[in-house]
Amino acid sequence: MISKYVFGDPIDTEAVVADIEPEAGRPKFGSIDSTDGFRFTYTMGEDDIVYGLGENVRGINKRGYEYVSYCSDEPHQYEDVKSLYGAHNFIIVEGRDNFGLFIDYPSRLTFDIGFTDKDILNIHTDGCDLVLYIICGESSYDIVKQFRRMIGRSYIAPKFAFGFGQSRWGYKTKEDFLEVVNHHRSAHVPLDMIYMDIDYMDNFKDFTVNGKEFEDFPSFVKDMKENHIHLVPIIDAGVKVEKGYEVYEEGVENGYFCKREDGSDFVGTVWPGETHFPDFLNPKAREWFGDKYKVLIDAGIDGFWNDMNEPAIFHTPEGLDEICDVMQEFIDDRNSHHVFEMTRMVTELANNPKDYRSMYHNINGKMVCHDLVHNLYGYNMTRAAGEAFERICPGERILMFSRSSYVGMHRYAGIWTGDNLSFWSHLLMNLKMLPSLNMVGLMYTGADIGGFGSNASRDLVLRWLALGVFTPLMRNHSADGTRKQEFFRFENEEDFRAVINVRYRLLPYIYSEYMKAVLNDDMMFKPLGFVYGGDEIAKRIEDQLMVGDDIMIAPVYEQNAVGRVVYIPENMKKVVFKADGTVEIKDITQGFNYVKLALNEVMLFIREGHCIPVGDAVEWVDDLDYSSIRMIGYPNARYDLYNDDGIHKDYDNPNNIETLVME
Ligand code: MIG
Repeated sequence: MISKYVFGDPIDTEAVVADIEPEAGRPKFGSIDSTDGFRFTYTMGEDDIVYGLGENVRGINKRGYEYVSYCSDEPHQYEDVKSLYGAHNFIIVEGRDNFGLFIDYPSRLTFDIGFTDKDILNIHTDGCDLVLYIICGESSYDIVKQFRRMIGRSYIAPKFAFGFGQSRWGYKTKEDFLEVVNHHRSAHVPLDMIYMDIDYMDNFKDFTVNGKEFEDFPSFVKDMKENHIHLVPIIDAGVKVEKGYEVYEEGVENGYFCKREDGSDFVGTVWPGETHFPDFLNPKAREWFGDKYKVLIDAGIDGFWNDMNEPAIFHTPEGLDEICDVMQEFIDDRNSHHVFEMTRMVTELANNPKDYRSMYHNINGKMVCHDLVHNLYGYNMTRAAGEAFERICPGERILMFSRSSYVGMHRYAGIWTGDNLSFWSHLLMNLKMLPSLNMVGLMYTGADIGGFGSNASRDLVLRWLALGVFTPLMRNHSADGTRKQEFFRFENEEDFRAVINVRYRLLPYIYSEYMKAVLNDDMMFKPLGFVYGGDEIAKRIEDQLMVGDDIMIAPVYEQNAVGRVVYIPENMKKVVFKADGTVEIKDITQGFNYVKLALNEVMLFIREGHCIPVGDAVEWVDDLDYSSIRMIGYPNARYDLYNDDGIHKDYDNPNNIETLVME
């Protein structure tokens, strides 16, 4: 049961696709004050759990902290951060009452979930033009499914995108890419994708390639494809200001860039230097920018990642001027208080709220300040591309994921979770974020394995890969200047091969569970409490997940650990993929158990009465041999295996499902 309440005159975000009649009264839960801004308050029961918020820091249970929905280019995903790249204003309160709440509002919104007062949920914003949805259901899981139906079916990635991908900010030359391919192929470590970060472009100009390095780009793409490698280029939101550059010229000519208040094109500095920001909220600009992807698709590209679309701004000319003024004062009077001011101004230069307030969109002919619609920017950049793919290649799937997002973007793409660090705590944070991402329909998702910033150790990469085996996006990515973390930078490459092989052996299961979850508006990653709702211990577990309908995972996420304690909510089969390719299957009983796991092993637990398909390892997705599948788990259990060609869109064909029985 979904109730919709409209306050003021909200902007249509197109987050929701279902037609729901607004109600006149006030919601059954909480109280609302909309006299000055908007405030929703609710007194939580002492044991209530709060789920949700999509991409954000901290736990599966979000209680005890304050979060802010305001899409942010945040390179430090520390515990005290309140906003990441996405804004997903959906939460579920579970306990005394049971309800879901979605606030469709595209600017800054604060969720104080028992932080200021331990039992008070307080959601507030300065604006008061918004839509509030309250969803009642028999369980949190049921509420998620209703919400997912209301926001529409999730984007579906091509099957190759379920292979392993290698990335690093810093690959520049053909040789850099070939080095990766050659190491993988000669060491027989599976690989399906290599990501092209900003250095493949000509001076960081979108939809160009560096002609010196990639003289005949289409033939390079083709050679890679023949080696079963998909190249996946990055696209940044900002368009370089440069006379003669087609995208710039067309954008200026047609008024497709965001403006300043005086009507001139807004300027911000990002990688290419001075850039303009396409006005993705203008449908015509969206169509125009989306069509630009065609030049790369025509070159044979079938995957993209959209970056810097919060949008990230290093600085504006106005911001620099202000600093220069203070510097001048310092030069004039040498008063040291200017030094502190300058330091503060320099640290606040990037992604400055003031800049977001001086940027404007054209929404149906009306000038709308960017700050009021900030959270829709990355969503609509990615939507521009998604809608264009429907025109350019309507029958085929294109891989795409974005950094910034808002509820609704899940219909066009997945996300990766941005600039994490090579911290053990970020491996765990990766796990905790997966269910909340699924709650808002973001199904094709994963984190930078090994960590983006900071230096990764060998054991961290291996343990992180063992979690990544289960995430649809399985990509090792790292920042320029950090320690290189491809498998061939470390000792004993066979350990990496052993772990990545398990991904390919489980791929029939992972792909099948992903597809079934998307097609049924279901979650692929569930907190234990969604399955074992009556189990008070299971409900509080923050470091294990249910993956699909049949298994549970419990990754090792501590340095030097040789195993971990696992909570087993019902009798299960413990499965360990050994480094020598054998699979060890043992019964494990309900309760807390200590389990051992070597660095080159992957572990999972099969639920009582269930079974899963396991195939042979291969080096790329196209080579998967479904006839090698055998079932492991409980005798006589049945499994509905979803499979299709992974390229086309014949999703709802009943022949895509085959029921397999465990002997
Ligand atoms: O300012 O393109 O999150 O994955 O490697 C950094 C360079 C810009 C941020 C992305 C990261 C990417 C990096 N980008």
